Amino acid sequence: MVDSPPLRKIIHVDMDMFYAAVELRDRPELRGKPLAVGGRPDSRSVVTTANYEARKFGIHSGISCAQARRLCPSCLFIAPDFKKYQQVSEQIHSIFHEFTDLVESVSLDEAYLDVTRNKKDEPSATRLAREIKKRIFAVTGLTASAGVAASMFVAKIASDAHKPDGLCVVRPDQVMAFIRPLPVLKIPGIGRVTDVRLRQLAIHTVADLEKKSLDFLEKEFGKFGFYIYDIARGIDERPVIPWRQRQSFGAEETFPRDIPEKEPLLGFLLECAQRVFAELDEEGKRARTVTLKIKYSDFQTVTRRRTFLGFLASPEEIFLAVQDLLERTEAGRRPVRLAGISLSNFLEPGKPGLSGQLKLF
Ligand code: TTP
Ligand code: MG
Repeated sequence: MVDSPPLRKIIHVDMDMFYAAVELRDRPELRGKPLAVGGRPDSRSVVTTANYEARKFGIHSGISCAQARRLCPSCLFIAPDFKKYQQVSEQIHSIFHEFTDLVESVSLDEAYLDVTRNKKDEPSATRLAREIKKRIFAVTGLTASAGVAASMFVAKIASDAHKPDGLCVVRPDQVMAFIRPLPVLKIPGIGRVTDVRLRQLAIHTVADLEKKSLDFLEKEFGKFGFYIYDIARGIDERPVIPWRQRQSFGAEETFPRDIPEKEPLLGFLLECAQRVFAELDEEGKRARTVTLKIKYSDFQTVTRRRTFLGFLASPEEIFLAVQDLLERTEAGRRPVRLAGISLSNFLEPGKPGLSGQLKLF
């Protein structure tokens, strides 16, 4: 007889309307009113998130603040305070680690926990999820939603199912009934573009997807076809990979008006390099990869990336690399709406590499 591994118990936790919830916690007088976190509505910034009152008007992450105001003229706009969100994020992550060290952090407000074995010796993932939510509320005053399942993607979809302050448990024998009616857009990894292509193929729900052969999906989507074929059958064996640290450090900005020339862009990018380097330095890290992101006025976005053998040791080195990367874009010839840089591929003190720095230039 072959031993099959024990069923995994995975919890996905996601904070409710995270940035907005933090702001409302600190300004209770605003509760009940539509609120968006973003720049001023007469600026060109975008909404990072909105509370549920504002979402009723169609306001959501990613739309411009100007459009948000058109959708709901009485909506309040609050500037984001990333330091505060970072602090809350650290609080919730240390709560996760009270339960298990198998925590895969996805963003500031979201993580997967594999609690198959856990520090509380608690066999019920449902009870653990309840406990985690309680702890988060006690420590931060904020609500989170949790999904419990035997795989990451089902846990993720489940955490969204009963928001806000939700807890949704999907047992293995319930998975297919749970996922079949869902629109394919709910599948993690399927974005707007894939969604449109699936629609063109008359695939709207997971049930539609399940009817397609592996051959067909591979032809249409390449490697991604394998992934969605499995997902449509409730199969997702990706392990939870603990990753406490941020995977990239970045700074970017949408400008108040499009920038046609290169010079002001360079000035801005130098500032970004300084800012991002300082942040990284604070955590005692160095990066080997620098990525430049440029969004042109027509919203076409390009990224240019370079990885070095050794680490980038100063803001000036980062800036030099960015200057080169900017040459590989059409900045200066096409107006630019947004620019930014990010650093990734880290070396940490004590790990090979940082002490024996390799030369870059
Ligand atoms: P989400 O968890 O996607 O959204 P949310 O927490 O605001 O709302 P929900 O209750 O539906 O989970 O994102 C977490 C935070 O990340 C969000 O509060 C703001 C930020 N964010 C952006 O800045 N831009 C974006 O496009 C998205 C999706 C999120
Ligand atoms: Mg959230």
